[in-house]
Amino acid sequence: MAKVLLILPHLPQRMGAPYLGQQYVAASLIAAGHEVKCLDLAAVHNTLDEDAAVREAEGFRPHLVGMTLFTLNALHGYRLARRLRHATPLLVAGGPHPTVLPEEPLAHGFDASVVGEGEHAIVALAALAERGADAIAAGLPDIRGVRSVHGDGPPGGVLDDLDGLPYPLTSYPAFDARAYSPDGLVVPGGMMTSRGCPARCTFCANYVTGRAYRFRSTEDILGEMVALSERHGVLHFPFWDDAFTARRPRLNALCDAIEAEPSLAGCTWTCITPGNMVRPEDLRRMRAAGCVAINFGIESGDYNILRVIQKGQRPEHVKAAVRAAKEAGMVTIVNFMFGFPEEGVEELGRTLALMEELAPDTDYFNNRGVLMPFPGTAIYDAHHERYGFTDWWLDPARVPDEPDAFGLSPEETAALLERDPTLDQDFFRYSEPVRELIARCVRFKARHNQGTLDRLRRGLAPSAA
Ligand code: B12
Ligand code: SF4
Repeated sequence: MAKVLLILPHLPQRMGAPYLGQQYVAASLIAAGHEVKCLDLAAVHNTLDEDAAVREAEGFRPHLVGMTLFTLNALHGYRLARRLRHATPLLVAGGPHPTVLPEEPLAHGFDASVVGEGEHAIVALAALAERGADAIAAGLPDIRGVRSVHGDGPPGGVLDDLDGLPYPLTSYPAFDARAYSPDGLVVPGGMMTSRGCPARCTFCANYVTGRAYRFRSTEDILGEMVALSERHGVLHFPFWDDAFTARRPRLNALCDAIEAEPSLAGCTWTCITPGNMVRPEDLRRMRAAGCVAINFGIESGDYNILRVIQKGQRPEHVKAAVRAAKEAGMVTIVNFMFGFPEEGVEELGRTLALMEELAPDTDYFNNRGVLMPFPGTAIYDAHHERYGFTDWWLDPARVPDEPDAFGLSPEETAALLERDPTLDQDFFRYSEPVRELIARCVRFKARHNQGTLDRLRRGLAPSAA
């Protein structure tokens, strides 16, 4: 049995629940018989600073330290890795950032990076770590999906069979529940019923789960929902799949199964999906099976921008989808983004007009939404040299901390969300009129959302419609 310490380094925003990707990794290790401890330095009530995390590692003496790296915490992870070098024989990076840039962690003190979905690789790595330094050096190049200082393993990282994976909830004992809620109850996060997205948006960094759409059997999903409800009293399930409705037969089968399960009677759920992947009859079916809210991405109101970013949707799709979701009785959330390099005042004006048109049927818009060029995306590759933001995540000034939104009053939160710090980063050197219009679009969303919250506080229906 190996001792494994999993760390989620500090992020600009606080996390209210253990990160699902880290739960999956921890659950696989536990199922394989390893001892796992998780430190979430981004958790809302986390009290550990970097020094304390190093002391924890020294006390635990792990065979393997594994870090979950996003682009926005890579720099924190690299700093921590240097300080943990003496505390473990095997230092491994995994997550969205190493999946796109696996060599970068190796240059910052890690022994290995895992590319893609990490459930199988981490178990193989833990077994190797137990056997000491020589075995690690010899064995790393044999593990699928691993890049290492001792050589690279065969490609891996896309799981075909999602059904065999241990449920994330089996990892809860490895987390410190007090980091998420003072009463020590771990607040369960959401679920993934499928992985991957068939769409190809040029700004999207979903490289871990990738473009190949794979889904779990209804039995496996129901098993997880029932276990969450029986063991933790959960009866509301946020589904975080990239494209929940992408396959109609599986959607209908899942709705049927949820409705037929007695222990899930009265349960509710939410999901995310592109507006062109859902029909009004699907929405009615979903609402009957407990779907109370749906989140659509459209991003722009301009046909040319939608074409350039390869959204694969038109404003008509989202208009029809939002209306149909509202008619079906769901809370509606619509995502818009601003600041694409091809976007001028005219294009942004069309986006603002579409937001205004949708507003009566939209309960919430996504917060803020200024484009951040994540590595690995087509937008990053096409523009980083011209605009001079190559490797921006390695510059501390580019990844400033945000105030702890969990600790703010409603008024303070509203004020915070009226501004997008990414606009100040000025990745694409916006002209003054474009910058002003982006700021106006961000304010429009914040004020609309505030209006919805105010209506809810007064006991009224969320949307103005
Ligand atoms: C749910 C979610 C969230 C939730 C997380 C809640 C929670 N408690 O889990 C919330 C809403 C908080 C969130 C916030 C943000 N998110 Co988010 N999120 C997601 C989403 C939709 C699903 C994550 C997930 O569970 N995936 C499923 C698992 C299987 O994949 P995974 O998480 O990558 O984990 C696997 C591997 O990475 C690997 N792995 C992970 N950790 C480790 C560790 C080791 C040691 C090893 C070996 C392997 C390994 O194995 C895991 C299991 O297969 C993804 C999109 C996606 N398709 O993944 C975006 C995504 C991760 N988010 C993203 C972003 C950008 C953000 C935000 C910055 C958005 C924003 N602008 O505000 C914030 C940042 C948060 C912060 N605190 O600062 C990007 C990350 C891109 C990047 N390069 O960093 C993604 C990929 C979205 C996208 N399409 O661009 N997010
Ligand atoms: S539809 Fe969403 S998840 Fe899929 S590629 Fe586009 S932005 Fe990414």
